Amino acid sequence: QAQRMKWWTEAKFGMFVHWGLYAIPGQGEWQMYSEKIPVKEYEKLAGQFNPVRFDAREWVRIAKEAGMKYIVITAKHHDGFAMYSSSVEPFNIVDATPFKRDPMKELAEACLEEGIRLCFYYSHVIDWHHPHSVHNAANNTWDYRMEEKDFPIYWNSLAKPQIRELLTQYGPVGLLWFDTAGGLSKEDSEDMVAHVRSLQPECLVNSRVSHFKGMGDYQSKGDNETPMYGEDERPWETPMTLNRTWGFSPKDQVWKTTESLVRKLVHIVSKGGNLLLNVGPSPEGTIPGESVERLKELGEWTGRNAEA
Ligand code: JFZ
Repeated sequence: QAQRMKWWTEAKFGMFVHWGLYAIPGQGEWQMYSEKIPVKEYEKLAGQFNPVRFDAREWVRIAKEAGMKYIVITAKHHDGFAMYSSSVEPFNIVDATPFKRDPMKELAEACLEEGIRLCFYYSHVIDWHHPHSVHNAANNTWDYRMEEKDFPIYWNSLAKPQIRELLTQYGPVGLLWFDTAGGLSKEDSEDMVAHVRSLQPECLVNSRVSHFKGMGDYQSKGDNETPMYGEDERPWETPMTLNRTWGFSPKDQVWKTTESLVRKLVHIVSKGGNLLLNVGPSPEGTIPGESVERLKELGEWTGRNAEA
């Protein structure tokens, strides 16, 4: 296990990317749930999703110049939309949008060229699009009746097959970032970890694969959370976003200053943690200018201090 973790503990700094259909209405990745948008209605967003300005090489360059060593991107968030070519679910970017391209394939190629590790976020429990996903809190109850939900159907016909696709279609995957496992049994959590191991033994798994303590290879902290003491039982990572929302949200203009970001990065790294810093690209496929600017300045700072 220590061997598997080596690149990650050395990496220190990664880019988190929340990108999906929710970028179009632009109120963050929980909008479908907050507004109880019916599946049939939400699906229409796919027909409008055409991020022609997406340039994988550009994104990877932005991450690299910031000093980041890995990218964790939402392959599927809670809305259930696959941002990659999935043959088990037509609700995906290649089959359901006019864009028709697979951004994960393009990112995988660009990352390989630049020596950046590509990693996937996958919402393995919450899926508001699927009739049978079951979470302990945030379920789609406006389209589906709880009594009719049969979790194993979701688990065996969608979650596990999609993880198989992600681990077989894009070359080596650095890590899988699971999330919000509320209600998932210990057995199913272990089943998912074993599934990942069987497909790519080197692929790391974060702790949010389960709400039971100690699972996965490292501890994902809460948003912006840094441990009180420098000595943590195991490797940890703080997820943080540049403004307040994860997904694209033009109304949210509360940006962290570069100076505070430098302090946060130094603080986290000095305590032995990793910082996973988020950007929320637009529906056109671009990373917001305010984010690019801050990442560039962070890179100038880390670049200067790496030489010293
Ligand atoms: C989850 C997601 O629901 C959210 O949309 C986003 O992807 C974020 C990175 O992860 O939200 C959480 C989950 C756990 C905590 C905070 C936000 N936590 O433990 O503090």
